[in-house]
Amino acid sequence: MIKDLNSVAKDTNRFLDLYIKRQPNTELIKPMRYGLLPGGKKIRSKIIVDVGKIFNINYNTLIKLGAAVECIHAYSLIHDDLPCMDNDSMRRGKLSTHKKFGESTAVLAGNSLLTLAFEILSDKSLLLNEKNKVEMINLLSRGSGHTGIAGGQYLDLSYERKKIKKNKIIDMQIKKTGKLFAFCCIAPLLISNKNRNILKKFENIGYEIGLLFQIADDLIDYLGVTKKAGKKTKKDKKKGKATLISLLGYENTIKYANKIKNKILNKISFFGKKSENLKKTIIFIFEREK
Ligand code: GRG
Repeated sequence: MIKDLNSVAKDTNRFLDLYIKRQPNTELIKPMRYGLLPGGKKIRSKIIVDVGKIFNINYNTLIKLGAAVECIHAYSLIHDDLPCMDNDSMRRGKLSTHKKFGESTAVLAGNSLLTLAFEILSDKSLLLNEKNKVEMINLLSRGSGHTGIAGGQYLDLSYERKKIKKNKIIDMQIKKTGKLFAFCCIAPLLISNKNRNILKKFENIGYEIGLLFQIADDLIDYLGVTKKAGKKTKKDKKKGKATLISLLGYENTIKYANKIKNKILNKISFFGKKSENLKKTIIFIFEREK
């Protein structure tokens, strides 16, 4: 699994590197590259490749979709680390982008990565029909704005130091993390023109993967091995973040996460051998240490 993940990461980074090289050289390229390329696992790209494999989608097309998603993800991390958000000085084992380049540059590099995602999706080299492209752009826009990542981040910040109910925490985590994973699960199906029923099934699998991913992220923070995580840990408790761990406790959160993991694995087992890679990625998502 790690070998496959690294290979997808390498291919995604190679595509992004060449894509950016073909752009006019501006002062923002350096901070954009810094926040986008080195150190990230590119797990979202891997999910796209794994789902695409089930439906026999061309690998290079999947890598381009993954590259677009990783631009949005990198943007969200750069902005998440800003002093007005979670105020973190370390990310992926190095200084966060604003610590390295300054706050205003980090804001602009983040914004530029957001638009780069849609530039990639709408690019002629992504040889998709116009209908598929428009659907994907629409889906990714909805997953990134106030009904998705930005909205989830708003809730995350506004829930600090408050007692929040389980369903509200889950809703916040699905917006913050699950919407992007749902895009990763649906985008390959849009290419193969699947029907609404199966799209809905994969949308829900994406939300569940996102939730599992976010719980694993919260567990990494809770267990607190900064060196392995590549970012400061034990922050959630200090900040009074509303997480499932703060609500249910460590043991119950592990039980809950195992339930979600098994639910996802059951759903995808329908696809037999073709879903083997996706299965391994989901197990990795839960067991990862960074
Ligand atoms: C609208 C895109 C956008 C952003 C603005 C700041 C913000 C609003 C949202 C932040 C959302 C956020 C940081 C969610 C956390 C998701 C998460 C668990 C990130 C860690 O992902 P990994 O482990 O990171 O995949 P790597 O470093 O491997 O890429």
